[in-house]
This record gives sequence, structure tokens and C-alpha cells, in this order.
Amino acid sequence: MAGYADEPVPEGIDLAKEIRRLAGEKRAVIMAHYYVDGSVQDVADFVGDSLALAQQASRTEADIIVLCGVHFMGETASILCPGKKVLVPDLNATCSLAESCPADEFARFVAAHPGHTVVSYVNTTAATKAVTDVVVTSSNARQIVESLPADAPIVFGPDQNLGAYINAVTGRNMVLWPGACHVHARFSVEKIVALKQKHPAAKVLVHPECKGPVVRLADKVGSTAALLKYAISDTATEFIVATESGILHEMQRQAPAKTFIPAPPDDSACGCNECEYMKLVTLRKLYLCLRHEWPVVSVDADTAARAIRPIERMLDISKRLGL
Ligand code: CIZ
Repeated sequence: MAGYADEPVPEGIDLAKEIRRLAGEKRAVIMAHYYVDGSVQDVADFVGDSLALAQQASRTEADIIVLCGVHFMGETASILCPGKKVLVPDLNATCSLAESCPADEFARFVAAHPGHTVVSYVNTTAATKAVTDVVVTSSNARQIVESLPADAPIVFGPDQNLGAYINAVTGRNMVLWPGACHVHARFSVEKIVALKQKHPAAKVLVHPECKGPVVRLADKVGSTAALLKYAISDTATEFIVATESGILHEMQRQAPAKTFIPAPPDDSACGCNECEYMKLVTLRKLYLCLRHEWPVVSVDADTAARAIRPIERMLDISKRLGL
């Protein structure tokens, strides 16, 4: 068992209030990714993308970090904060991208490309990060790749869609690992075009994990943080959003007068553009996780010692570039 399948909570309990009480009592900080359910985002001390969560984790003074997101996010916090207890409310909350890139297979891929700099997306396991030179997130991938020497041969994994997008905007020719995010890969060009016909004034916001033809429909391509910033500051009042639909909660919170329409996926997905792993994190599990201080995410010392180098390199470059 890797989470709280069916443990009940006391009847009549105000979960949000109890979570905040426990967090104060235990000197715990609650961090949530934009893709988790809105009710969980609402009780968090901090909501952000992977880059912001890693930056927050690296400087927190709390004794316990509760990472409301998927497993690799907990691993990153644990690697950055070896003395702290890092909890993830459900260890079954995995990531299709991280799963698509097993460390041993990636290590063989890297070995088949000697002399290449290895750039890995943050959506990887600690073991895959351990065979990486520099980690990137969608908020800093372009700038970090551009910071490498122009003639440096690069292996990029695991998201081939993000990698192809970075190749296109930087003119690099990175060798791509053939992985993809199951949510972003299934957005449908036809359905977005049909939606746009119904909402001609709407701007189309697309995450670079989407396939090329979907990216080419975009008025703005970017990470969740970049899409959020654009949606809030742009003069348009209607947006079609092609990324995991959890981000709509923060968009709507920050721009209540604007309309955000989730882009439809293709028919293979039963109309769903949610990540079922992110949605495993619920208020009930967050409450139980804080109460029992379980499940803990841990990374073995050897893997952590190797994985911290590319993560710190990412944080250093991001700091230097003001990201
Ligand atoms: O970097 C992240 O947090 C992910 C997975 C997406 C995004 O663009 O924020």
C-alpha cells in the first residue's frame, strides 16, 4: 500500500481547517503543484510549477515538507533537503513521463551517445537524474539549453515533444528520448480548431509537452507559470488552455473576470484532460498524511548524491539568469 486507500477521517471534521492546524503544530510547509485539485491548492502555503517548488524547497525552514504533486516532485524536495521529512500524500501518484524513461535504459541511451551533454526534464526519477548533467523544467529549458556551448551535442529526455519544441526555437539538434506525457500528447488539433471557431476571440495557450501540430495552433507556448502570467496580463478575456486542467483553478483565481476553457483531448481519452495521478492527491489523503507523517519519500544516499548535482546546476543557472 502506498497511500491511504480507505482510512476514514473523523466525521464532521473540517479537513481544510485541520490540515492548517496540523501544519502549524508540526512546522510543516504544504507545497502544491498547479495540476492538483483546486481544493488542495487552496490549503497550500505555496502553489507553483516544478521549478518554483524546487526553489521553495531548497530554501524552506520548515521541519516537514508535504509535496502535493507526483512522486518525482517529492524526490526532488527530498534530494534538496536531506535533513527534512518529505511527505507525498499518495505514493501511487506517479508520472507517465518519468515512467517512460527507466534509468537503466536511459543510461544505455546516454552511453550510445558519447561526448553528449545530458539534459533531463524534471519529470524523471531520481535514478534518471543521477545519469544527467543538467535538469530543466518547462520554465527554464530553453534558456538552459541556450546557455550550453552552441556546438555542444546534447541528449534530451524524456519528453520528445518538449525536446522538439526546444530544438525548433533554439536551432539545436538535440537527440531526443522517445517519451511523452499521456495527458499532453492527447490534445486534439481538430477539437481545438472547432472550439476556436465557436470562440474566435479566444487566445490559445499551449504547453510545450503537446505535439507539434497542437503547439503550432498557439498564441502562447509556455510552462504553466508562463501561461498563467500571459493569461493574467494579456488584454484578451477568453482563453483556450491546452495543458492539464488543474491550472485553470489558479488562472480563474487570479483573473476572475476572464473565461478559461479547457482544450478537449482526442477521443481516446474519454474527454478527460486531467492527470489521474495528480488527482490522486486529495484533501482527505493530505490530512491523513500530515496526521501520520506518512508516506515518506526517500532517495538512497548514493542516488541522491549523484542526482543533486544536475538539480543544483539547474537552480544555479536559473538564479544567474534571473528565472
Ligand atoms: O514544470 C512543471 O511543473 C510541469 C510538469 C509543467 C509546467 O509547465 O509547470
